[in-house]
Amino acid sequence: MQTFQHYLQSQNQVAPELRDTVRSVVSACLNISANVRLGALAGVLGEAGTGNVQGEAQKKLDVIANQILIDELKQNPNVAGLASEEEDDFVACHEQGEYLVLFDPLDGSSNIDVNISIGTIFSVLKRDKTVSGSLKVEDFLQKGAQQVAAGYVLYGVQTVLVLTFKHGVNVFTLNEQGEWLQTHENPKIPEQTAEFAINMSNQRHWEMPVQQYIGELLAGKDGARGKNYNMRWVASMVAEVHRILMRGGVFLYPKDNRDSSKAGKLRLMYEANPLGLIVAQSGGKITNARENMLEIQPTGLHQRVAVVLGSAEEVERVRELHG
Ligand code: AHM
Ligand code: MG
Repeated sequence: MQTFQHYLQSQNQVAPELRDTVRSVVSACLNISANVRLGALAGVLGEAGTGNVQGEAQKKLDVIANQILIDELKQNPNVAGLASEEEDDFVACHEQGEYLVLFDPLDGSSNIDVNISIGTIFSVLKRDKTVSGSLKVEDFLQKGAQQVAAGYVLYGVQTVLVLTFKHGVNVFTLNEQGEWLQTHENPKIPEQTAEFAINMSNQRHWEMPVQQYIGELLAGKDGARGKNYNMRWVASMVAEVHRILMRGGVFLYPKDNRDSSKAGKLRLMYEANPLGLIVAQSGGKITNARENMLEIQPTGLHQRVAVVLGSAEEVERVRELHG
């Protein structure tokens, strides 16, 4: 089996500086994985007693994972700047660096203390060199389609790294020696599925098209869709996306009528875009229910967005219902 290191070396069509940037992210994730695995033994579970920019309580591991990534990326001269779901503002790194790294250090925070899968999500953008001067937030506000690399590490039953440089997707599994070995090449998300993921407890807040769509699925074999659907909800987006990558499915986190979710819950830059690139590179689709996610012009680093992703037929149906 090919190691991740060997795979990176063989990617001649990818700029060496970009490969080195991704190497730093993955190296940080190995360190995060060691902390995640030990849990209570390393004293890393529980609340940090702090909040992030979106007013969410941070777990100790959120803070630790964030710091590990920042420390590692700051050492890499190719990194011009970084932005994190856990930081209020972006962090400028190396003036000569060409790349910008955005990340959700530990996605699925509510699952940390209960030993359910969590993950790190990352997105890499190229800094526009034609814009001179010091790094600005606008440098980061690029469409998802402009990402040059994206991926995630899922700390699950197995620890896996899923990565794209925009020519397919590769999956690596961490072995006991701390090496990543390639275990899948170009997984393809089937166009059709009979499995959906949504937080059903929010049903009373959903808008009409989402009510209608889930209604169709719940109607089963005798309904308009003519088949019985199964449901899964892990509450870790990385884990849901990984399941969909491996066997298909549709995932929805819609916006709804509550003031707190008028724009959706998930973050465009740290969650939707990087996972969207993986999904799109695997033959699946991602939308905010109206437009292609990867074509949305971001207006803020911490912008929230409605998310529908996965098997093409289902994502198309959701779009259709939204008119
Ligand atoms: P987080 O970044 O604070 O962990 O929140 C994102 C998570 C997603 O991983 C998951 O899909 C969703 O929030 C779970 O939401 P809910 O608590 O409604 O189940
Ligand atoms: Mg998250």
